[in-house]
Amino acid sequence: MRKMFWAGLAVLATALPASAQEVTLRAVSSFAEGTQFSKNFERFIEKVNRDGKGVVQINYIGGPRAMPPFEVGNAVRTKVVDMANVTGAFYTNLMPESDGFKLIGKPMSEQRKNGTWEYLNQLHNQKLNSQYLARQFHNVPFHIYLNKKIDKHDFAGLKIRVTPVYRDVVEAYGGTPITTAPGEVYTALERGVVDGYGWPVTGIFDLGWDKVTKFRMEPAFYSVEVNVLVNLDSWKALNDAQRKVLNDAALWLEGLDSENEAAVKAERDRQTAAGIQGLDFGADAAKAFLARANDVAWQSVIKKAPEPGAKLRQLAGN
Ligand code: 173
Repeated sequence: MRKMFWAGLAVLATALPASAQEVTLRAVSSFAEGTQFSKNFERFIEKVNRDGKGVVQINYIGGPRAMPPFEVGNAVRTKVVDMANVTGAFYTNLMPESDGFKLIGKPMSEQRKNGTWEYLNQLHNQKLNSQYLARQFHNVPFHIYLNKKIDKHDFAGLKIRVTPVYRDVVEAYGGTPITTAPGEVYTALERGVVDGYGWPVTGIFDLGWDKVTKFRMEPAFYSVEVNVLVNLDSWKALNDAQRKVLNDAALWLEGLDSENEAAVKAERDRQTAAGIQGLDFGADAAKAFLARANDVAWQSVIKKAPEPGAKLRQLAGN
């Protein structure tokens, strides 16, 4: 897999256009090509390649077939690639406070006005050697999906596939967390290695997980965040016109968040039609779960990264 990746890069390097003005950036996604959390990034690439003719182009190397998802953050930091579509949950090793991004649920239009974008850009500049170009998927929360029925919020005796997004809440409710990349979820469920998994409300059909999923636990919690990052050296090497194409496309990409509410509703309906049952323990239980999920996550972020954690909490306002 890695050999293929490096061979691919070598081919790309020799295929760069000769034109002095036009720059080509190499991009990867931490999610499979054509799936829920790559789709809008791929639309963004198409737009940049349309609007940026003769100015800036993006060469899309692809998703996890090209690069393991948990290595994408480091690859953009070290300029193995120029650009990446990646959730903060996949680079907590480089920036522990990135685990807190899921707790910031405000729309990007607001985050760009109230200093959140600026602070996150500083963090990315310093710790990930990258420009924080855009954040996607406002209004898309997460769920725990299960194959064993429970009658209250209690994961005792259950093994649940996690990333840093769900680890603290799974542990708080007595479950055993098992970390895997998204590409390993299907097999883990099929073989009974796990009894459930954390994932956003959307996207479970992309890799066929609906066939190995019985229940979706309510309530939905936290906020999906998938970021477009640009290596800071690559970013600084661009001229104003090139940066403008990327910044304009980034705002357009964030504008696609207006599609999310309808997409979430459609996906919930599709899960119901596929026979996936909601496990809903009522309004009081939901309220208590959300409060605890929020608490344990902030505690964990602040413990790992006290100063940025506290600042993020203040910006998140929860
Ligand atoms: O579950 C995951 O792999 C994960 O952490 C995530 C984060 C953002 C979008 C989709 C999945």
